[in-house]
Amino acid sequence: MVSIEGRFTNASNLKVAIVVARFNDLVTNKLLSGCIDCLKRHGIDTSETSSQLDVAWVPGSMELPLVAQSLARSGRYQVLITLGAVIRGDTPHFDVVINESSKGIAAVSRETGVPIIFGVLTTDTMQQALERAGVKSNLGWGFALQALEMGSLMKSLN
Ligand code: INI
Repeated sequence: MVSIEGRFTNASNLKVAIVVARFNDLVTNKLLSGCIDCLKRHGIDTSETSSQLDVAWVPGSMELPLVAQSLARSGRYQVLITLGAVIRGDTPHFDVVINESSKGIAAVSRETGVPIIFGVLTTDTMQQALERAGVKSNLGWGFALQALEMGSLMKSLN
């Protein structure tokens, strides 16, 4: 039996891109900080001059798939992370935004073969979103861990 799984060590040979939505940036900036902290602690160079990490900003979660597609097609990255926050209480078209964003990101990942971590929070209130972005725990940290695992796993399969 062959057991195939991603590793969290040896991240030094991965190149990662994060795409972040500015909408609800009180939340998405905190997710980004959590992501970067985790990547740094796993050996990724996160400095200003890093060639291992790029961060792209988009207006909102609806724009995440298009920019993720462009980055994934470039062939420069082993894994992408998309970060956003869609809050039901403040968003009458919550379902439209979240459906387009989630389906678009999944489609880009399958089409390009590049793993894309879906780090878009969907909550009823801003309070819940903030709790998941650091006030209680920071899900950004977990999204980065999932990225390391998937980047390593896909590398071992290719
Ligand atoms: N984008 C979000 O990321 N979160 C939201 O809660 C949100 N709301 O509330 O509408 C949102 N809208 C903007 C959307 O993602 C696009 O940027 C906009 O429609 C322009 O295409």
